[in-house]
Amino acid sequence: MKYAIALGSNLGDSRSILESALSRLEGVIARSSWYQTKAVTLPNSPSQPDYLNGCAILETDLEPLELLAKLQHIESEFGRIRQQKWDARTLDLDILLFEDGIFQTQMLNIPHPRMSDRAFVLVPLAEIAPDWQHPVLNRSILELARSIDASDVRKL
Ligand code: A4P
Ligand code: MG
Repeated sequence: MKYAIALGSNLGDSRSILESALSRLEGVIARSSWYQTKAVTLPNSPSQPDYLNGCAILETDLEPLELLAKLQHIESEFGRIRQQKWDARTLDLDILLFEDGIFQTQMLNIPHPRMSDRAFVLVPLAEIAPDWQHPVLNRSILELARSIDASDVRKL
């Protein structure tokens, strides 16, 4: 099964954390460049350091919930502590897309519900999967990436 995943970090040595996290994932068939992005935060929350973000495509036999467990295990290995929603973090690994499928449970939503309005996801993903169709919006990743403001996303 083919998955698109998002990687992000804005605490610690983000570059080496993201590189090591990628090397812990099996079946990586494509990876984007890294992008320095302005943190998207909840209204009235304190400012945060910039993120380093990127995306990868995986080919794996893992089912969606098995992959989520694997990603969460890797996050905790890199010292991710879950505090407030959207807090700064050493490592965030999200599942974005799963074949052309939709997966809705309390624990896991694919497509990732917020991916379509986030330049820090769409710009790196468009680099490696421009033609992948978003199964709910029925638009390609490239079309979605072109339709949003990407001024806070800088390729390194
Ligand atoms: N969950 C549901 N669907 C998924 C999915 N597709 N992939 C559940 C991964 N997890 C999924 O996630 C909370 C719960 O979501 C998980 O336990 C899982 O069961 P989390 O990683 O613990 O918490 P979070 O990441 O803080 O929450 P959330 O709502 O997923 O955050 P977002 O929307 O991912 O936003 N700004 C920049 N520039 N770059 C970033 O990477 N990231 C965020 C996090 C905010 N601002 C950012 C960035
Ligand atoms: Mg997350």
